[in-house]
Amino acid sequence: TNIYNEIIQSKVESQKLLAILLDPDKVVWENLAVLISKINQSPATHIFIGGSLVTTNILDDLIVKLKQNSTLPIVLFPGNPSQISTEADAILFLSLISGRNPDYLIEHQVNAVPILKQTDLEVISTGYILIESGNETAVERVSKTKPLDRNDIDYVIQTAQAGEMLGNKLIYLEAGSGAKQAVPLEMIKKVAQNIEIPLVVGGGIVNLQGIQKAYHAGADLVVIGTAFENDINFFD
Ligand code: 1GP
Repeated sequence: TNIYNEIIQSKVESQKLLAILLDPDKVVWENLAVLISKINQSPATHIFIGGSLVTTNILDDLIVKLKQNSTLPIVLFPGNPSQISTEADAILFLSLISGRNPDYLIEHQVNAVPILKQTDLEVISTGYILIESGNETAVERVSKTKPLDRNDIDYVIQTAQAGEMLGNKLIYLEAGSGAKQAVPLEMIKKVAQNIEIPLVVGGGIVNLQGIQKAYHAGADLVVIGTAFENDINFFD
């Protein structure tokens, strides 16, 4: 199956998508069976794996275990090229287009190519846009870029449209993991209205109402990390 085509199909049918983001550094191996069963019982449609600062080498083993025990597609959401696993199904090939750090715009991507060429991963070009969220998040710290002003919706639209014109297949509006404030609903709405490609939204969404509001504003796929990490019963 082609994961991107399924995302497009869902958008056409107005079927909203939900990704649970797992940070390999925070997964407790002993609790993995319970974690996976909770994911399987949840409304999640995708599992994203990654983080800004993954230091562990359990990535492959973790994905193998997930694949053995869940039918959900596994999509890499890497902070850098060391976080590529051939065991996953697809990779969000991110370019941090809100920032002006060439390492995260193109350098890491160039370095990732020899690794990707040895895998069968489906590569999904993603324009990754970091939005100011009231606190400094790991993305900001690690990428050494400034997030975009949360009040300047026009500039965010313009950035998303530039990503689309460059050929990105997804736009990801990111407040950052553990963000104090999620991406503003008005911004989600305006960006969704002004691009054709699917819109991913994540960062600082901590309850079901937040997920629903993001969908209603126009998000096609919502990403939940911290809230599920902190409470495995989040979706109960
Ligand atoms: C981070 O968008 C994701 O990259 C999820 O953020 O951990 O705040 O849910 P949270």
